[in-house]
Amino acid sequence: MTLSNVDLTNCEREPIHILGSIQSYGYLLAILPDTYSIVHASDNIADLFGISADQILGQPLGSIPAKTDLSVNALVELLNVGRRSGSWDSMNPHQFVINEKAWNLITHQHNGLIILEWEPVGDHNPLRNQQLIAQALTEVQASRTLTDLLQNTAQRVKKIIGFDRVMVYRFEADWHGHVIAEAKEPHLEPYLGLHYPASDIPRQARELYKVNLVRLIADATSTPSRILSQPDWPEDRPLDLTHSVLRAVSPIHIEYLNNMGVQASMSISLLYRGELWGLISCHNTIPRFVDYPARQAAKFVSQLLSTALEFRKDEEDQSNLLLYRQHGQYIHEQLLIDENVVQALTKRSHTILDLTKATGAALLFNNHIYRLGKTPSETDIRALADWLKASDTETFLETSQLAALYPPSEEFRDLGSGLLATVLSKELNEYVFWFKPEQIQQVTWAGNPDKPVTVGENGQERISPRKSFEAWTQTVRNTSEPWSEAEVSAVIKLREDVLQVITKQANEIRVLNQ
Ligand code: BLA
Repeated sequence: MTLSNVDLTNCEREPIHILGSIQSYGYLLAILPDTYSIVHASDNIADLFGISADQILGQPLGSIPAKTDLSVNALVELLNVGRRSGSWDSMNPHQFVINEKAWNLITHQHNGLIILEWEPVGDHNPLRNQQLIAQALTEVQASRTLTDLLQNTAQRVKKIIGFDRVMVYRFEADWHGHVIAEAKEPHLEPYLGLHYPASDIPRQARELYKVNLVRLIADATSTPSRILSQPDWPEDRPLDLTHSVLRAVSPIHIEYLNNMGVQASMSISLLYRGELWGLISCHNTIPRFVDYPARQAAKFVSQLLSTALEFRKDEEDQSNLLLYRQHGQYIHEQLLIDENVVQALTKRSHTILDLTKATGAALLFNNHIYRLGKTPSETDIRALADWLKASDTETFLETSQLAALYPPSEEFRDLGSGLLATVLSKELNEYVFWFKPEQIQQVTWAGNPDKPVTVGENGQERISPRKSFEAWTQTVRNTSEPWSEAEVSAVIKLREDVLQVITKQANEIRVLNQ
């Protein structure tokens, strides 16, 4: 597939690891590991070596003229060490002075070639990076809540790389993502809390971010430099840039960045058990280069977060479970003391509303409806009960898309797009309901939705986070946040407790009547 026939509908098929160019702030050579003969060179290599790509392609490294002050011997020696040890990473970056300017060489071996990439040395201070990392470590240990931890990490990464905006972007099970923490300059509109469809970061891009954990786009306005190959190199073996640091950017993503008013972007992968669970996504309004050591420092901080986060997440899930269990315990005690279901479930200090994260709950008992929090009307609840009675639900029903099962509920989707219901008795028409609102009602568009959008090159804005957010809202109409296992198990336990009390009472009445 060529670039010209990639469009918004087939993003996933764009072969972004073999686009055939690099970002032009750096230079690339690919050589054969045995002879060090140059197989590929970036078109801009003349700026570095004063000799065109055509002149060195197919030649050994030694053909790079001595008039540039690159010491080819030192380079060959370095490559020999790398090749012997097989561990290229430990050599990165290696500083070379070429034409009186310092360059970082980053080397790796992939698909039978050694790939050499030179990029500028920044004015970073290694000591400062170390201090920032040390502070990050302390912070991870000290952060009290998950929100604190995420927020601190965003701030820390912002300090290291100095971008205008740093977000923690988290993927959900369907690969759509949302911004769960953000550190930004005050004049930028917030993206915190916004959701984006999976297609904004297509599958093959996510795959690459699993392998190559830092992605820097230093200048989205620059023209990429083409990668040229030695004359007899087979066309069907383009240079694979999966591990490259200079890989050029998909034109579609460049359009996205333009429409967002972003000229530099950096993403750092957050992995959990080998899977991508998020990105630290950073923006700058003007081009900005982040050098290798600073990128490594930012990566290290992200890895700290990855490790800490799952641990914290488990902790939070666990504490919710305990909390719901505790409320369930109180209600159970009330049931035993009161021997009155309505009283124990709805009138005491702990009620059925405390058992889950629902925003409303209702009890239909003895033909009466008792409502707590934000629920649909009595009429709507009665109709819902009739539908439930006719359905094949015997114990409980859990859905985050009630309207798909019961279309009339669309009328009250702002109160009950999600339903958790448990059957006390179908014969007596007795149920407990928990409601969650449509998720979209809870998600805020943090910016001003009426603000005019920037117009893309072709006269209309095709892609941007704002458009994506709108698209996402369409896909999640009539959907609530999902019910967690902790919520479902609290409800099942409540059902058992209530039925136990009711059965006991029934038995007592039977004994009395004998
Ligand atoms: C890559 N898309 C990305 C990246 C992000 C996003 C963070 C990683 C690269 C980077 O750091 O810039 C998406 N950026 C976002 C989102 C926000 C943000 C959601 O700031 C929200 C605040 N993108 C599309 C469509 C296509 C597409 C429709 O929206 C395809 C047709 C493609 N996105 C696309 C591609 C990449 C990408 C191909 C990979 C870029 C690369 O690494 O070369």
